[in-house]
Amino acid sequence: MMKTFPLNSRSKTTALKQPKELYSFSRDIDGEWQYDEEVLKKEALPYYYLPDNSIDSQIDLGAGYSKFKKIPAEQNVADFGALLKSIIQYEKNQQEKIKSIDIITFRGILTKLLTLPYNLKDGFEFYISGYDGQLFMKNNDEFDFQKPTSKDEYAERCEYSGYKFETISTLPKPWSECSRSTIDKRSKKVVNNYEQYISVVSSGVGQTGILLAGEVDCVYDYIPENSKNISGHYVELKTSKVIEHNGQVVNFEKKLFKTWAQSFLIGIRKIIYGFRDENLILRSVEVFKTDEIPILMKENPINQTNPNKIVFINAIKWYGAVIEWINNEIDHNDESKSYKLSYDPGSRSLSLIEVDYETNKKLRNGDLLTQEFKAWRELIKS
Ligand code: 0WD
Ligand code: CA
Repeated sequence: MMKTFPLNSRSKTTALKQPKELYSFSRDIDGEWQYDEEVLKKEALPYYYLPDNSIDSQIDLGAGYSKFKKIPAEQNVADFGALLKSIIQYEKNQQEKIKSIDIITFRGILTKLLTLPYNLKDGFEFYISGYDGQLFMKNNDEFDFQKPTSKDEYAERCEYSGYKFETISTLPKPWSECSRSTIDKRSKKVVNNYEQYISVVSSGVGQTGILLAGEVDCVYDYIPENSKNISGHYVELKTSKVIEHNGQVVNFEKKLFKTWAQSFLIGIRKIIYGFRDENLILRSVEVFKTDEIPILMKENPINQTNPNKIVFINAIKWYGAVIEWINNEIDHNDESKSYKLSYDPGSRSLSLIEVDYETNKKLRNGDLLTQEFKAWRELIKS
């Protein structure tokens, strides 16, 4: 059985549920996942701090490249097992199964779906299994690893500069709790991409409830007293090449659209871009309000005649339609089947196909669902 879903599908409504954080978990410098929220909210969530005078001091975002503590690519995939562990712990604390959730996934997956109408050249493959009344959706990492990657040294340095920007623009604690030397030595700190703080939120579109987990870079100001409102205080940090001529604007708008989608999905309201020159020197920093990006891009005088101009409401209506389709097509309880959702840029088609017997078995025994998670859910069923 194979079903395809037309890319021009649009839902009538744009009813989106405001994302609300349920809890968070983190990965530490040794690559271990941490689930004690009280501890990690204090230890693993950085605070934005980049005063204007330090921007003026020509920070080198390439500095320290040879000391980069980089996680091996094959270990740096979205860890569904860790997400399921965190859900078990949350449900134990709540003493019940998580309510009103139809789909459980990572934010990166949803970003790819939401941006698809304006991102037709990038293929993807996801696996989906229905279990215990919910759909579990993960990336097919093997598909991504098959893609040819010919990153040259300069591209590696540019990637590094993104992590370096995170390191120089954040403090491990609020400013008032940091020592002078912690503040002064930000630019000397060894950069790593092991440490990650992951926010897990409940959201939804139309009738479909979604639980999504996504990486968050830092807090803008402070953690509000009502921690339910924390998402609005989070920041997405990004780096990009300085924009020097109009031709680069279209490209930057594409990136900004993706960043908007990524932030919008998880309820992040501020996006901070560090612009670097060809020598990776930080030239300027710009703060964008996520909500204002659609208007900003709509009104940008430079890009008015582009026939492929991004219309945000179109993307949201597409997202509503494709999520509803996935949710309706797949049985949430049938353990004899699993599915592959794939987008092929060659034929420009999005299709849903049942996987073979062996793949289904593997997905339900460690590749997607874990024994531990299934045992937990069986336990609370009775
Ligand atoms: O290909 C990988 N290695 C990916 C890993 C792709 C996507 C996600 N992940 C991991 C993340 O590290 C995290 O543990 O999955 C988890 C959940 O992530 P998410 O929030 O759903 O992922 P997404 O929104 O796609 O990206 C968030 C961050 C990125 O930050 P920026 O500012 O670049 O958007 O995940 C990292 C990166 O730090 N990330 C990647 N790291 C290495 N290679 C990649 C990638 N291709 N894609 C995202
Ligand atoms: Ca980022």
